[in-house]
Amino acid sequence: MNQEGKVPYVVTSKSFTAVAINAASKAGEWIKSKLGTVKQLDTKSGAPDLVTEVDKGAEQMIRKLIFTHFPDHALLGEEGVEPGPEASKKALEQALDEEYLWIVDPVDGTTNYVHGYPFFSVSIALAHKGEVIVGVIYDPSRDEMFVAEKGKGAYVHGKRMSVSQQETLNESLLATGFPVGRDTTLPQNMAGLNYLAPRVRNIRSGGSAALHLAYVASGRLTGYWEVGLNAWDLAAGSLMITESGGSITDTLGNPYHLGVRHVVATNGLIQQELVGALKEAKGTGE
Ligand code: 2AM
Ligand code: CA
Repeated sequence: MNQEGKVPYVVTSKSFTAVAINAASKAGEWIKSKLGTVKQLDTKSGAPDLVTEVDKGAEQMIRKLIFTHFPDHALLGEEGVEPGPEASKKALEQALDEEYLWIVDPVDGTTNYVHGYPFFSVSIALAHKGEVIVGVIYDPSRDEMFVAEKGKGAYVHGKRMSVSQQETLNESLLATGFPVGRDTTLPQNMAGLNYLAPRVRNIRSGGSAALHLAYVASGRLTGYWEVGLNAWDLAAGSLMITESGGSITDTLGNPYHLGVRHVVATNGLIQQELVGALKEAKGTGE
């Protein structure tokens, strides 16, 4: 209902997933067209935490597209929230009261985007009463659209995705990341990296949490962990992981929920071993 108590006019009855895909592809195309043109660079919490007019414009675009179809829904977007873990936590808590909540990261991998390193994505999730029911991650550089629907599987290029088959850390290709927080999260991620590097096949750090999750879901990575993220980095990817047969928990091994900031996502087979290794490394962020 709107402020006058009337049910607002809804343009079509398009499915949630169709709207998510449309918004991600439109925003993705637009951010790609702006690559290399960023003029104004702001920093959020500190020098490494970049935000551009492209992040803000893309979020605005996604917001408009979603509200055209679902004017009653709520939206939590990275650019609408003050920087820092406390503000994120508070924004999420308020947003969780909403029946339908879209969770949007307009450019996941902004540092890459600013530097022209082609590993960034648009991440859009829809949660119903706190549970993610749609997740879409679009990589405009490779034109790859990853789509997951609760109970219906996860797809890339229209093909069903499934996680990889490695059974031990020893034969695993992992990824991690280094979000801002030089004094807080960086030492935790470094502790995990130090411990795991000699125990796995290799480790990558692409710079987009959402794409790392999509890569675990599609079997290109065996697992991924990172300390210090936000709901919008993880929400869409979390469903992709479970719908592809993988596991996603916090770094202590507890089930994933929208408030998780320290994440472990794998093919399922190495989940326990990776959680155990991070504990051993004192790299859980807890
Ligand atoms: P971003 O580009 O949207 O900021 C890289 O390690 C990952 O961490 C990226 O997904 C990046 O998303 C995210 N990241 C960077 N700074 C962050 C912050 N202050 N809080 C949470 N996530 C962050
Ligand atoms: Ca992000």
